[in-house]
Amino acid sequence: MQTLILIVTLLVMMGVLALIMRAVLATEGPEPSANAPKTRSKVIWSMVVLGLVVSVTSLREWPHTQAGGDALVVNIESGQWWWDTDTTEIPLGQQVEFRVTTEDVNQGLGIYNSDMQLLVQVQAMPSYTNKVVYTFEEPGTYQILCMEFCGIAHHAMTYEFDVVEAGA
Ligand SMILES: [Cu+2]
Repeated sequence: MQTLILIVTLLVMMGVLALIMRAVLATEGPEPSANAPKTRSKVIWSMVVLGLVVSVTSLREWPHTQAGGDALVVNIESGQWWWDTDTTEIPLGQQVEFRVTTEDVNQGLGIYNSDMQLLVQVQAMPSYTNKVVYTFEEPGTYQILCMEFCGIAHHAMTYEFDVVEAGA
C-alpha cells in the first residue's frame, strides 16, 4: 500500500513538473526581457534540486513495520480497567504482531521496558483490531500501561509480560 502511495505521489509530482516546464518553455504571450527565460529556468531548477535534496534527506523508515510471515501473533483484549493477552511469555528476538482491541471504551496500549521507557504504542478501540509490530531485543519483564484516560481506575490498568530467551 505504501509503495502504491509513493508511486502515485511520484506520478503527481512528475505531472506538476511537466506543467511547470511547459509553462517555462512556452513561446506564446507577451515578449519577456532577454534574460527572463534564463532567470526563470534557474529558479525552477533550484526549486527542483532543493525539493529533491529535502525529500531525500528527510526520508525515514516507515513508522509502522509490517509483520513478516513468521511473526508471532499476540492478541490483546482490554476494557475498563484491564488488559489480557493470550500469552505472557514472548520469545526474545521474535517479531511480534500485537492485535489490540477493547470491549468498551478507547484505551491506549503502551508497552514499557524495565526502565519505564515507552517502546511502542497503539490505540485500543471498540469494534476494531489495531495492529502494532515490535521485536524485543532485551529479555526481561515488560509493562503494559494505559495511555488514554479511560475512567476512575485508569491508573490501575497495568499488565506484565516476560520476554524470554529461546529454551529458557
Ligand atoms: Cu486508561
